Amino acid sequence: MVSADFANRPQNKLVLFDVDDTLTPPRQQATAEIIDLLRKLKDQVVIGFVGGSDLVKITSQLSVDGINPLEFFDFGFAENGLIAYKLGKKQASQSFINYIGEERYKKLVNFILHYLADMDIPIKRGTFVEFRNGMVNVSPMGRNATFDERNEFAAYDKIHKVRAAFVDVLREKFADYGLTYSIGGQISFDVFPSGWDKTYCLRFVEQEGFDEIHFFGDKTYKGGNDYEIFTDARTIGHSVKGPADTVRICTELFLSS
Ligand code: M1P
Repeated sequence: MVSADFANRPQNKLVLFDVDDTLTPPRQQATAEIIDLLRKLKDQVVIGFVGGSDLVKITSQLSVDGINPLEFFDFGFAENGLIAYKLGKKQASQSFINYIGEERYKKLVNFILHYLADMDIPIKRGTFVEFRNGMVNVSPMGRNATFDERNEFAAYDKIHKVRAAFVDVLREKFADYGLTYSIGGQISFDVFPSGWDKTYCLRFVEQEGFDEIHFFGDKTYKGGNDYEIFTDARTIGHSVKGPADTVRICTELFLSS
């Protein structure tokens, strides 16, 4: 049976959305069309976002048209669910630093900084390591890059695969750390304990008694940061090519009866 919190929705379904390239263009704001879709969906089903980014970035992308994303979405998951909200209320969670410990983290981050200092790429900016609650985000060019610079790096990395090579080195060097490395965006990769991928967020929703849990994401291929939740037996996965695709499939599945 569905929990009383959601008994007013005609369809007993949860629809979870990745953020970048599913609800919004990468690191940019959602359009009025997407917000309109989400408003209509909420009259039918329960909705949530599950992003790899930190909460500040995600909420700024989804704060359009006077919306407070943490209240508008029934569930809000940043950093794969290591930051979790239900109906605007923060849920208890764990942290990356508690999992890994200060000593091991220091070895990891020192190695990363040395490796990045030696990496020869066309341009570098600032903020190469972003320490978050549930993960560390590593960017060879640095996170303080403009949109044009981001696009240039993404094109360069498609050819030279500097992120993939870096991840291979880290996997081998820190094999005993139990970490997963995930290239989910344009200029960086995420490092988190194995199992703390987007399936992590499912622990906050599986007791709610939904008949179906749908997940929409763009990086659903093996190695992409939507792959695990997309293929998880608890979800019905949908692979999209961008926000327009999300609107089309959701309209067909949930709004056209
Ligand atoms: O949401 C996907 C990724 O978005 C950002 O990646 P990038 O800055 O490389 O485009 C990051 O916030 C990353 O953590 C996240 O997984």
